[in-house]
Amino acid sequence: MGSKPRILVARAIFPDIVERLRTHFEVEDNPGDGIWTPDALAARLADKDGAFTTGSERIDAAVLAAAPRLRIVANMAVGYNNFEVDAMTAAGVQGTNTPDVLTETTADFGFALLMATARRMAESERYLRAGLWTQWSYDMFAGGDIHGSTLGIIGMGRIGQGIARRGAHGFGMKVIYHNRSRLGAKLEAECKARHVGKEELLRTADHVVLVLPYTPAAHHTIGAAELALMKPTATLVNIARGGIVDDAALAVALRERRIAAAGLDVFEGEPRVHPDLLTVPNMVLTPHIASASVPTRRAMASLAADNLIAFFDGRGPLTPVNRPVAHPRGY
Ligand code: 8YV
Repeated sequence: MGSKPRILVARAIFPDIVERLRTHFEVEDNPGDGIWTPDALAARLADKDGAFTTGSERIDAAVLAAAPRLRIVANMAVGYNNFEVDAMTAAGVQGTNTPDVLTETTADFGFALLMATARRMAESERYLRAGLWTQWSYDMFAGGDIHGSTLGIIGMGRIGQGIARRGAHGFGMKVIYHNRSRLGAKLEAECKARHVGKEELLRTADHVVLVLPYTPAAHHTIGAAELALMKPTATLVNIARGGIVDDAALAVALRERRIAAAGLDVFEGEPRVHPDLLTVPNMVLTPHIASASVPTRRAMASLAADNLIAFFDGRGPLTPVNRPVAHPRGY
């Protein structure tokens, strides 16, 4: 019997899932959970056949060049903008992600962030904790309504559809969406959603939620010009990726009350956060936790592990993101 494939688990994950991987592979893991520099990651991949990554590990041409044996990288995330997919395909490296298992949890969180933002929950809690609450007043932290309002969703994949269903069926919202391609009639009916242009969505939505994947074309989908189209009473929620919103422009729009409030779970250059966002009151800020329920994080880690196992036992990847034809380096 040949020796087991060698894999790198680049971040700390559930210990029992690492143990399961050890029954199939020779595993180098990272229980201390320090984030490696690109050079340190490349050095560790030099003798590996596979890798388990998260959004914090960038797999680009330079890393691939240093990893001649690498055949698969399994990302514990549905988004994979940390992969340079064309370079991976050219190098014969399979990429996989974790779709579906996080859809409902992430849609729950998107809706929670929308509600917390529109109803000013974080801002009012900070006020209470600071000991500033001395009396009730008629307009204290009065925000926007959710029920019966217009929900605008940019990016109508599975998570966007989950948010649409919650809004339309649970809260009687009128749902409009903008997406590269229009949904089929059946899905539109299930989500009670109407496809509109981006400008119409920004002008008419009371609440705008961003759920589109990050691509260079999606960079600053929401910048100063787009924020200027929104209603002064509108809220903006980003659970997609940092860089889809121009965070500096958003801080200005919030400070000048050109929109009412924003909720961000993702940030340009995270975990750094634009300093101006930290001082704007009408915001809810969370540290990229939309998929963070315990069962869902387990399901994501488990699916990433299953991708590695299925790939090396010859069944093929379960949730591939590319189709490399062959490993050009002969592995
Ligand atoms: C992850 C995410 O928590 O799945 C995604 O695309 O953004 C999150 O669920 C994060 O990317 C860690 O890998």
